[in-house]
Amino acid sequence: SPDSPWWRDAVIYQIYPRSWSDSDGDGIGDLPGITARLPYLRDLGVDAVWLSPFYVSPMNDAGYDVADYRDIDPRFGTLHDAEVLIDTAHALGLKVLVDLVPNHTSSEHEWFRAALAAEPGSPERARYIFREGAGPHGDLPPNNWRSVFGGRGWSRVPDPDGTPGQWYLHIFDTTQPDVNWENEEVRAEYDDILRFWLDRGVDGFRVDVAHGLVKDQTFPDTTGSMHTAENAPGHRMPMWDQDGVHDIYRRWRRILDEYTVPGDPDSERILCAEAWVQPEEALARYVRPDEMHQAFNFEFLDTRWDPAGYRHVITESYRSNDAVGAPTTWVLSNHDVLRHATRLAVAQEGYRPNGIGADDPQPDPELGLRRARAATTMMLALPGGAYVYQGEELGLPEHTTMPDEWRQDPIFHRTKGTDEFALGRDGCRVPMAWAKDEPSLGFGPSAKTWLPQPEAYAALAVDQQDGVPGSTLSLYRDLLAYRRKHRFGHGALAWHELDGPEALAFTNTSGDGTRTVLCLTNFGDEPASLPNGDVIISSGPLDDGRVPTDTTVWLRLPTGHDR
Ligand code: TEU
Repeated sequence: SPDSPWWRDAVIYQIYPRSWSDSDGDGIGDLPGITARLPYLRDLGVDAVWLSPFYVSPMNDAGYDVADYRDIDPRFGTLHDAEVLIDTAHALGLKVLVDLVPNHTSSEHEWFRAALAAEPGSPERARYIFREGAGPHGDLPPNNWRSVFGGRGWSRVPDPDGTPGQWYLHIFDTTQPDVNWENEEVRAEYDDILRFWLDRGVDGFRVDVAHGLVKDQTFPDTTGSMHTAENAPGHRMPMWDQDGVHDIYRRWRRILDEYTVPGDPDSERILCAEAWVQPEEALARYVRPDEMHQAFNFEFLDTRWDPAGYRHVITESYRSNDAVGAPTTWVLSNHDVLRHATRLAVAQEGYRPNGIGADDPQPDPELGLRRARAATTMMLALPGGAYVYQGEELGLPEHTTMPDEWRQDPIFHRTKGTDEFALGRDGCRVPMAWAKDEPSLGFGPSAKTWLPQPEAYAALAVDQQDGVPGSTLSLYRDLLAYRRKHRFGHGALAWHELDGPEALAFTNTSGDGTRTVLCLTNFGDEPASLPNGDVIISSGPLDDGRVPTDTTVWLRLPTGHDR
């Protein structure tokens, strides 16, 4: 209904602040740069932006290592710049989500500095997870937990008197100590951080590692890798998806709801879970009515280019989410995974977070782009909400040939020379391409960029695609405009059975009740025929009225089908 909360069908654009728009030419994107380009997002037709972290940080994990949750890193700007950004977005009709990183702080956070200076057993240490080591001298880690970024999940620190002391847990980098969510002081502090940003007008939070905050307090040894186990149904690891996390989100939901103006669904503030949890039923527990509003559907993102796989994940996610009354939240790319314009052209087993290196077989860029356009066209026909990651609207590929000396991701540095080696995530974090002939492709006023832009980006720059029929940018604008106009996000999905197994088709009976649109994706090698109706949008050129391989079409069915 028209008074349904805004977020239930929203399309939200992820900005990676470091790489979107650089106003001062230092090669690092910043908040004034973002503010200046917000009209581009209004014209693209999204409802909101989510900004990856912009807080004070030593940037050991690109800002996911927060040293001060209530201030902006000087590389990105000031608190005033953030307020201007939020106000400007609102004036343009865009909501603003910020990133909340509650699983760990930076080791440069004042709490962790205080913890190191304090005695074992002190209240300062109780905000983190310190334990005595194993072995006769305590020189072995307390258990066998690994870091998601490679290597041990524990590091040892000296006691204040300088003698070898306790170990602290870090599920990610050594400079990202895990916070102790059993501690009420910790809970109160993050309540206050939420209020700090809510008071500055943000419309919600994307919650980092939402499945990781609470640990099994017996700290048992684990079997299985941190990555496969994040995603393996039925194999719950002691640091992921523990029941206790849900208490935290119920508490946060009550805080957010205080900010809702009664009777005004447009005023709702939201929480979106970054939870790598499977199956869909387990993920749906994060979006129960008194918990979060959204949870990224990573099982959809992880699906191979295969009609049966997509049908399964789409069916299961509606089944699970309908049961709790939540919309699904579709996503194909973000700053942690291979961009889908590259990923969909490779066998996907094990792509995350290994990346693709210059010496690996290079995926076919045309195939990747064709599939990416088809996948997005399918995604945006689905009821629910969706996220798009900066640059995917240009069809930007992963930077797969980046020289190693540029790489910054701690995954690369922590695993180099080990049998866990992975290239990491720099290839999807390269600065945007705005203008083909400008220095840094228009990213900023100078030629400097913190990561190198691949050659292929020039031809894909915004100014090369803007207003060009058939360009990826035009496709995104058309899809988003039609989707918004006819309220696809509130529509009803029904599978449409076809003769062969090679195509996948469903109808969306639009939320505005005016039409039934068939969305057909051809995964097969032969062109697929279309039922009678008017083609509205196609992800690529049609072949004599038929749908070529790796193409998605939206088709309006004749009135008999309209309800
Ligand atoms: O990622 C969390 C996440 O669960 C990782 O395990 C993910 O699998 C990993 O990035 C490998 O692909 C979030 C952020 O999105 C990521 O950028 C941060 O590095 C991480 O948390 C730590 O804050």
